[in-house]
Amino acid sequence: MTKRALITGITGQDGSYLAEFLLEKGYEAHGLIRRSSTFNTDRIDHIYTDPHDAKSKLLLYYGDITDSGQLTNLIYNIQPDEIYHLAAQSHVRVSFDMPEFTGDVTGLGTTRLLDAIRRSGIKTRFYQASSSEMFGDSPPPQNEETPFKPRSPYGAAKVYAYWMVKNYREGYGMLAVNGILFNHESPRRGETFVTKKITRALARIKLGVQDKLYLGNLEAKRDWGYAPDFVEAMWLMLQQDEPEDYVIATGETHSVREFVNLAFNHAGIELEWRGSGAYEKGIVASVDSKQYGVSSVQNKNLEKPSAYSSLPTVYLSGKSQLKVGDVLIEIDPRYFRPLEVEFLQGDASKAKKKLNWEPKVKFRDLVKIMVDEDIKDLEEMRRCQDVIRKLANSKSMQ
Ligand code: NDP
Ligand code: GDR
Repeated sequence: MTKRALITGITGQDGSYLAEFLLEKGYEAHGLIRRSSTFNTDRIDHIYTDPHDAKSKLLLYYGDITDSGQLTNLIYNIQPDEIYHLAAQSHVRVSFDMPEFTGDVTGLGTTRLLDAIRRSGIKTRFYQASSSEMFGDSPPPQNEETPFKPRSPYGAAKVYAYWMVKNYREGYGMLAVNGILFNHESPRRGETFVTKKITRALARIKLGVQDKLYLGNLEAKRDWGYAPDFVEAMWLMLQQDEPEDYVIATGETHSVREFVNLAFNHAGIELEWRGSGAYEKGIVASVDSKQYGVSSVQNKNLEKPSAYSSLPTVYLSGKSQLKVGDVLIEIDPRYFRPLEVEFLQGDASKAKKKLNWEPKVKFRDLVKIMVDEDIKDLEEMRRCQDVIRKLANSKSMQ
C-alpha cells in the first residue's frame, strides 16, 4: 500500500527536501501551500507533476495554518499515514517585530493541527518541527534533557508547541514526536538567514554585482548541519513504534565570523577584521589573483555595455576587481536582536543510538556546497545574459 504523507510548509527549505525524500521512498506527498500573489513554489517546481496525470504523487492544496476548518477537512479527506508539520514563521529576528503573529502561526498552528487530528478521528503519525532555539541560553551541549530557556518570541512559541505535542501524545495516545533540530542549511535556505545571506552576497561580490555585505552579531555560535541529512531524521522518528523526542545536530559549533572567513577563503578572498562592535569591518587582506582581476581603481563593476541597457536584470561583469584594503563587510546594528542565543551545540547521541542517524555533511563541506552553488547559479545567469545579448545583437544587424 502506498503511504500518504501530509507536509505543511512544503514550499520551505525543509519541506522541499522532505517531499523529494518521501517521493523517492514511494510515498504520495500531499502539501499545504499558501495562496500568494506571486509564485511561491520555486523550491518544489522540479518535482511538480500535472495533477491531471493519474500517476501524479505530489498533490498541493491551498490552506493556511491559521485556518482550523480547512486543516480538519484536509486531514479527513487525505487520511494521511504521516503528518510533517513544518509550516511556521521561522525567522527569529522577525519574531521580535511580529511577536503576536509568530505566536499565532508558530505556536497555535501546532495546536490547530493536533486538534484537527483528534477531531477527525484519523490514526496518523505526527512530526513537530521543534527547534534548538527553545534552549535559548541553557549552556551547551544541549540534549533532550536540557531545560528550555527561550530568548525570542519564536523560541517561546516553539516551546508552547513542544508541550502541546507532549500533552496530545500523553492525553490522547497520539504517535506524535518533537524533532529538536539545530540549525540546518543548504543552497535552498531562505535568503535572510545568515548562512545564505553570506554565501549569496559572496557570489555577488565575486562576480562584481555587489560591493558590500552588512551583518549583525558575528560572535553567535551555531551547530550548523545540512538540511537533506536532517529531513531523513524526521522520517526516521516517525518510523519508530514508540513516540519519543530527539535532538538532531552535528555536535560541531562555529561562530558566524568563522562561517564568513571560511566562505570567503573558499572563494579566494582572505579577510582581515579591523575595529570592534558596530564599527568592525571585514577588509580584503589578500585575493587569489587567478580568480580576480587586478585593479588599481576602487570601482569593481565593469562598464555596462549598451547592448545590456534594455535588460532589467543586473549585468554580471564576470571577474570582480578586488584589491587589498577593500571593505567587504560592515556591521549594521539593525541585525542585532533584543536578545541573542549565544551558543548552541547539540548532543545527538540519542538519535545515533536509537535511530542510527548521523550527519553525513559537516561544517566545512556545508560552507563549500553553499558557496559553490551560489557562484554556479550566478554564472549560469550570466551565461543566459550573454545568450540574450548575442540574440539582441544579431537581431539589430538584420
Ligand atoms: P522556511 O522558512 O524555509 O519555511 C517555512 C514554511 O512554512 C514555508 O513553506 C512557508 O510558506 C510556510 N508557512 C509560513 N507561514 C504559514 C502559514 N501561516 N500557513 C501555512 N504555511 C505557512 O523554514 P525551514 O524549512 O527552514 O524550517 C521548517 C520548520 O522547521 C519551521 O517550522 C522551522 O521553524 C523549523 N526549524 C527549522 C530549522 C532550520 O535550521 N531550518 C531548525 C529547527 C526548526 P511560504 O513559502 O508561502 O512562505
Ligand atoms: P537562527 O538563524 O536565528 O539561529 O534561527 P539565523 O541564520 O537567522 O541567525 C543565526 C545567527 O546569526 C546571527 N547573525 C545574523 N542573522 C541574520 N539572519 N542576519 C544577519 O545579518 C546576521 N548577522 C549575524 C544571528 O544574530 C544569529 O545569532 C534559525 C531558523 O531557521 C529557525 O527557524 C530555527 O529554529 C533555528 O535556526 C534553529
